[in-house]
Amino acid sequence: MKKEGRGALPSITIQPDLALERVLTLEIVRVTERAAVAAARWTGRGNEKAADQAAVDAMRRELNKLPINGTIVIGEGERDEAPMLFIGETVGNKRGPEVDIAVDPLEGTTLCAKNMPGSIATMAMAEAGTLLNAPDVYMEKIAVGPGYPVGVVDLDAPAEENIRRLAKAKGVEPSEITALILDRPRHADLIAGVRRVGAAVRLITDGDVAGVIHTADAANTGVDIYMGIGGAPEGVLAASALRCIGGQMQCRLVLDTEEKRDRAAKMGIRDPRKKYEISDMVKGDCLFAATGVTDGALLDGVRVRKDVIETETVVMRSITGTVRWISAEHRQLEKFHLD
Ligand code: VTB
Repeated sequence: MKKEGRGALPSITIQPDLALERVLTLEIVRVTERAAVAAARWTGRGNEKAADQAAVDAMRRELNKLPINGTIVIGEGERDEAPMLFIGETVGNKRGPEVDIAVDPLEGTTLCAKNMPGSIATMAMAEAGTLLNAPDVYMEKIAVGPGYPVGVVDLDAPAEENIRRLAKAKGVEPSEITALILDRPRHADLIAGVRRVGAAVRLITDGDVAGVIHTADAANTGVDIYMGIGGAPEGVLAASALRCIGGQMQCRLVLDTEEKRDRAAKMGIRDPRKKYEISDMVKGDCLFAATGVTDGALLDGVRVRKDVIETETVVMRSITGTVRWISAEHRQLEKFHLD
């Protein structure tokens, strides 16, 4: 944080220019924890809307306690739809740094409603003006983990070529590569292309923020590359995570109608065909956090025991690349507002 003139943080003696990197790291954990616990109450109830709303309410309540001047840039919708955490909504207690915030209070609403693995509560925070203001449209995405030469894969190259190039860079045969792809009819050609060169496809029904993050730990997740079309908000969140832990990602908004191009233009997007690198989507330092709602490959879900609620959160900070896995036991349950 290099800007001047920000208010001092209340009761915490730390230079304001260090606030984003240090103090807020733990603060955002609370935010995703509360959202996850609120959503988890709706696990398996078949009610996506209620689960999402619970997560949104909890996230908003917690965000408003943070010592920040925050603006939602990736949120629950646009202002005229009047949702909470709309794009442009300001959050925080206004006594701290100006920050951009991307939220997905319940990423994988269907997974939560059906009690399937992989739903998470997630958010990212970055210096004001540095997160891509993306409309809620589809986004083409390709992502690989750290350790590969820059440009090893390319969004515009055929799937076969990307797999071959990745395999070569990894020093393995294409048959030893696994691509993670959302299971959608729109990906039929992509999936066929990946399989044509002998690579394996792992299909997920939802949740491509975690999907992209899996590429950063291929040795454990078995996922070498993420490919396909998912949501743009999820793309910016995933880019924030990779900005912290390394890896490469290229994306392009799918602005296939005049109406979508207009909406994007109003959000400052001049070139509707722009190919975004991570540094275009997250221009400065950022923080990323995610808490499991249902059990998943990335995170354990919320466990509600007799007097204790347990959560698991991963929080990352780009400045140092530190990744913290936080298993929490919450005993003061009133804080979750679970009446
Ligand atoms: C995408 C993906 C998300 O929903 O937005 C997807 O990025 C929606 O795609 O992770 P469809 O319209 O094809 O369902 C998720 O999977 C979950 O929100």
